[in-house]
Amino acid sequence: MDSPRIVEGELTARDRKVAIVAARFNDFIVASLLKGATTAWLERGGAADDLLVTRVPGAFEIPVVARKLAASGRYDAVVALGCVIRGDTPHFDYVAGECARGLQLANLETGVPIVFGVLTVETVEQALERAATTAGNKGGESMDTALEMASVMARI
Ligand code: INI
Repeated sequence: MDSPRIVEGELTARDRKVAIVAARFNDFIVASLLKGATTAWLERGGAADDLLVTRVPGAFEIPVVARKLAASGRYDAVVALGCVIRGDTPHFDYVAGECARGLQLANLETGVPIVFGVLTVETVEQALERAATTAGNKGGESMDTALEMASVMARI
């Protein structure tokens, strides 16, 4: 049998346009995710002018804005950044669950990749581990996922 054609995404931000939607709630964590995402964007060759950052109050507000940005046709991908900590909120399941559900809906409805870079954790310590300034920053990983997905979508 001949080899199958394999499609894989390229991790480059060159000639890409990406929008980030970042919650202000738990900004002591989200600011690090945002830093990780913008650093990854620049390291992958992205232009500052081609990256839009929109701030919203909390994770619950992210999907509607992400959907509007995705549907605008102006962006190759959207990155959602936020942090929901179970210990802090009795309505964790509603905020985290509805954020995830809304983003997946927007993803499928628009056909534009929307990356789930929203931390849903039990404790502040777990959030800090995932928003590290060195390795393992979920913001940087989310940007890489967005770039890979933008490339895959352009190639299929
Ligand atoms: N929003 C978050 O992004 N993270 C949280 O941990 C959180 N807590 O703890 O409640 C949170 N709540 C606010 C929510 O996202 C909305 O902004 C609010 O309910 C208004 O719609």
